[in-house]
Amino acid sequence: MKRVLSGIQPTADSFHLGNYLGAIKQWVALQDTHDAFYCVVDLHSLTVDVDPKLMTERTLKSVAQLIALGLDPNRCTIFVQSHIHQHNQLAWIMECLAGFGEASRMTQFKDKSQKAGSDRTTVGLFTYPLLQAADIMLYQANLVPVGEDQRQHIELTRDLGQRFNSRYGDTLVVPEPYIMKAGAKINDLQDPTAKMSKSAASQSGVIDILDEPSINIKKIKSAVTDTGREVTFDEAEKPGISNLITILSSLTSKSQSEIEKEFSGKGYGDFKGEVAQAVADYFSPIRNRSLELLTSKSELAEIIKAGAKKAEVVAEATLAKVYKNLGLLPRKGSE
Ligand code: AQP
Repeated sequence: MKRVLSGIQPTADSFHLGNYLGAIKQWVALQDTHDAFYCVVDLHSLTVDVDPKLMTERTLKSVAQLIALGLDPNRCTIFVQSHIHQHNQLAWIMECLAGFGEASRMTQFKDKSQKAGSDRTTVGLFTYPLLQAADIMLYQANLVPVGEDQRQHIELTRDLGQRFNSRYGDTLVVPEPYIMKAGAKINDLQDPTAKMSKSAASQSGVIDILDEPSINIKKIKSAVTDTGREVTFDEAEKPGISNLITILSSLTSKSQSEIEKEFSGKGYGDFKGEVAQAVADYFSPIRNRSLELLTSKSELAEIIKAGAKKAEVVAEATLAKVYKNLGLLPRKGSE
């Protein structure tokens, strides 16, 4: 079976619709066809200010949401990144392999550091893609299901994997990105040219899957739409309506053209009402299941512990191979 690896940061009280449609929906599907490893990347979330109490809560909430969204701990490995110290060890190797200029070209770093300002930009934010490369190649993953915003980081991972292999012999699997055509970039409902994001300045355009259905219904009904009345997919001219068509189509079995036909001549109000209801119907049971799972923290802890046990075996085997091929002297008694 080919292997899959992906991760998500515990940086908010809830995942948003973009996280689900861009990434987690694919994670769920791939657990049946691949040897799948999914992690809550808590170390990545240290690149911005941390509230220790929130960090613990959000990590557990992340695991609960992943399970409620359809990950089955019996069919995939769910774990927490900081439980596997080999991530940091391989990350150092990646840092020594990557060029400073190469890392400086990452657009996410450029955007986020520009927003934060140089005093609040951490070195960790700069080296983030190198830790991500380590996350992926530590598991010798063939596929990495992510949203469009991560494409450049996966390209960097591939370059580093190829570089390592050509310098030190075939060691790391060079992964392929797995990015859907539809849903890979869900946009903010109030600014439909920007991606929906946990760190958006305003939450009014972000659909949080753990929010009460009535809140999300209201947000969708107030989504910014475009001039005109026709419900047609046109990302350049109608980014707001196109975003809502993508959301409706991804949550139901309706294609773009079926949606266009269904709402032909009906106007935006009816259409937004239907999208709002579809989102509420889809996520309401998932919200309930997440909240239920969170009442049993010891059960979640067991799942996380079992995940770490499985992940560690793979991680240690890769790291040992990497160290050996780099010529690092083995610790006496560990050869
Ligand atoms: N708007 C989006 N549309 C599609 N996919 C998205 N992803 C994120 N936003 C969208 C995908 O979700 C996965 C997990 O994301 P993450 O938590 O690791 O980091 P992120 O991309 O930084 O998420 P946010 O919400 O945008 O957080 P901030 O505000 O911190 O930048 C990834 O696969 C990502 O592609």
